[in-house]
Amino acid sequence: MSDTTPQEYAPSPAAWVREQVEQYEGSGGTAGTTLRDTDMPVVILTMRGAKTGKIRKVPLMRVEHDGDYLAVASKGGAPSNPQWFNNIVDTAANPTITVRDGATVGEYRARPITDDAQRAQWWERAVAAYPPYADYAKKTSRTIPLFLLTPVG
Ligand code: F42
Repeated sequence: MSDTTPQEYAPSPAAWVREQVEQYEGSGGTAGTTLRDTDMPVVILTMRGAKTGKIRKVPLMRVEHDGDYLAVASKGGAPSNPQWFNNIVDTAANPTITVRDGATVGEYRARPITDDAQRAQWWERAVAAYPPYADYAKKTSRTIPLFLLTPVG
């Protein structure tokens, strides 16, 4: 018998991330909704681990436009993609992704932005929401992956 069921929630190993998720979700989206000591809003993505099937909760900066959200796989400008990149591109593991924005929760379909013009438009929105993204892009040789999240139904 395995001690890990496929639906098990696996909290982030990073304490600051895990604590943000606990506070955000534990309050029903009324506390812990901004990045550390800033007033910049954060959303929580709930997805399934592509390898483990475990439930992963990933806080990201809130980049929203006309009801769509953007997931910016910046990982602080690190040289490699965050691991959740592999989860979000795996549409078999994740036909939909749950987005919590404050007290509002909905199901979204994620797809990578590949069109240059669309990327430029959303990148501008991302940097407007969270200016350090511009520094992260300079810091890494990666093209920071962007995922568009559109509401399901
Ligand atoms: N990260 C960003 O990339 N962009 C943001 O805008 C952002 C904002 C933000 C705001 C608040 C906050 O608290 C955190 C924020 N973060 C932001 C950090 C973000 O939440 C992630 O912690 C970060 O991007 C690193 O993601 P990661 O998936 O690499 O996390 C590691 C530490 C992690 O949790 N790894 C897990 C582990 O146990 O080691 C596994 C994660 C996983 O999904 N595993 C998959 C599975 O099957 O379970 C397999 C994945 C694979 O590689 O195939």
